Amino acid sequence: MKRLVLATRNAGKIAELRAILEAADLGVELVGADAYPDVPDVKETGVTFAENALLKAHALAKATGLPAVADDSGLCVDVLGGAPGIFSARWSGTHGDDRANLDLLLAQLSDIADDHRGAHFACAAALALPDGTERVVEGRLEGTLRYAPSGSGGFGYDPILQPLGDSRTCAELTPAEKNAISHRGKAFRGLVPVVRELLG
Ligand code: ITT
Repeated sequence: MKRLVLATRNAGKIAELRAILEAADLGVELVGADAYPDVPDVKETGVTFAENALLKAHALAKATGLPAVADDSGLCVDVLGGAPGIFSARWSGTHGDDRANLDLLLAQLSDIADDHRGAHFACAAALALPDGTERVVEGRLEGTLRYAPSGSGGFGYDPILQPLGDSRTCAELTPAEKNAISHRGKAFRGLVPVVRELLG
């Protein structure tokens, strides 16, 4: 079995990509970056999701000598020209304070009417090999923003993004329903032919 390492400590992301790779029967074993505790964290100094995903994937591939996958994602609001974008996790100033980030965004958009509340989740998933070979796949989940949060599932901005064609927010979907349409699910599934090409 070939080993592939994913640059995250988020168990949900590891389980999601592992299930996708197992279903594709590629003979690849996925491990999280936790398996390599000495690998230093990488500063996300890029200005796009793809740049940040590549930075993380290359650093992990170099440090472990293994093929590495990394993703970067966020919420892009049309009327804000794509913000919060790469700043999604720290929009309110504190990294990872989901509730404060969401409350600030809702306040900023309080006067914006239904017709102009379009937004999407975006994800870039990068695969890097220790020899420097790289590929990036991107996925999107298009939707509209609610005026108030609804639902208790998911994380981040899930309670305010309503996918196009649904009447529920992402936080009201089951994990399987969300994975089937999500930006990350699309990007991770897009990695299957890339893994087959480079590691098969
Ligand atoms: P890592 O540890 O793997 O880096 P993270 O929690 O920093 O994961 P991401 O880089 O994937 O998360 O996402 C950055 C932010 O974008 C995240 O904190 C959320 O605010 C938002 N976001 C990304 N994907 C989301 C999703 O599926 N649902 C809701 N919010 C999301």
